[in-house]
Amino acid sequence: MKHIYFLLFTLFTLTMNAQLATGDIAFTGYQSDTPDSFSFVALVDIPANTTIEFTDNGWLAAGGFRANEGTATWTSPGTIVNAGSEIIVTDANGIVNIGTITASGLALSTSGDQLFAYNPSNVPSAGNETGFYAGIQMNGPWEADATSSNTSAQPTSLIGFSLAIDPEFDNAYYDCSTTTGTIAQIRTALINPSNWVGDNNAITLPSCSFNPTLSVIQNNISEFVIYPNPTSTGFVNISSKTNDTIQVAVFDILGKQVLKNTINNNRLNVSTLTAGVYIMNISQNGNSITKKLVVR
Ligand SMILES: [Ca+2]
Ligand SMILES: [Ca+2]
Ligand SMILES: [Ca+2]
Repeated sequence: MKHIYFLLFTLFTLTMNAQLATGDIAFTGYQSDTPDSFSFVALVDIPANTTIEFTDNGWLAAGGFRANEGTATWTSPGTIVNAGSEIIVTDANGIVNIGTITASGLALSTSGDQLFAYNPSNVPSAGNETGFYAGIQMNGPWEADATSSNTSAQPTSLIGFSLAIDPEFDNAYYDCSTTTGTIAQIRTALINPSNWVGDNNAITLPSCSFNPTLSVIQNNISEFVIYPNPTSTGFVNISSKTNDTIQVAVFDILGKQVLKNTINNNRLNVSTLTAGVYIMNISQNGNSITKKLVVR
């Protein structure tokens, strides 16, 4: 029985894996002078067609966004946005270097404002802050509460994933002092306000060349290519960057192992499987990942 719950959970998390986690992106600049602009860096690969929402609404002490300001919605292109890419929204009303941006009422105030990035399918609310990705306070230190359009509390889940520009500046940007290292090292530099430059005159948001070092496991995960999936051909190809042996175990939705194989020619025979959804556990050189397999 435990297996069923484990696999349902795995399936659920696989579905959710398309979503980013808190800290997977970080702000690199903003401008409240005209045109309203902001920039952020992808610290992990952002999947194709991912939507990230931004708001200038403050965060209430009691949880949840204060009302009456606006949102901007960014959508990644039909291809992966590689980790290290910097997305520069030159004008929240439609001008961005990667993907697309649309705004609805977003208006960054030169008297102090804030920007939050979050998952529009999991909008942060009182008691659920898991949808937050990043935040920046432009109005000096975080306030105890959002009592006007200029003020905001710091969401608890964004401690360590957000920064406050103090004193308030109309415009500010990261100075590109740290662009390499692990994701955590780059993020730590990005949320340190002493690495930011403030300016009360309109600026052009600069671009840093970020190059985060992905962990071995992340590299290996992105190395596996699985196709066709869904498959109706009786086989699935599993390839990786190296020629080392790949072990595959396949489980059905009830948690029963239905296949176990060591493959050397990158091809797994799944002709014995009936149509349905399966979980594949793929391992190579001590690293393993879990993938959903659909047989038609
Ligand atoms: Ca505003
Ligand atoms: Ca100002
Ligand atoms: Ca605001």
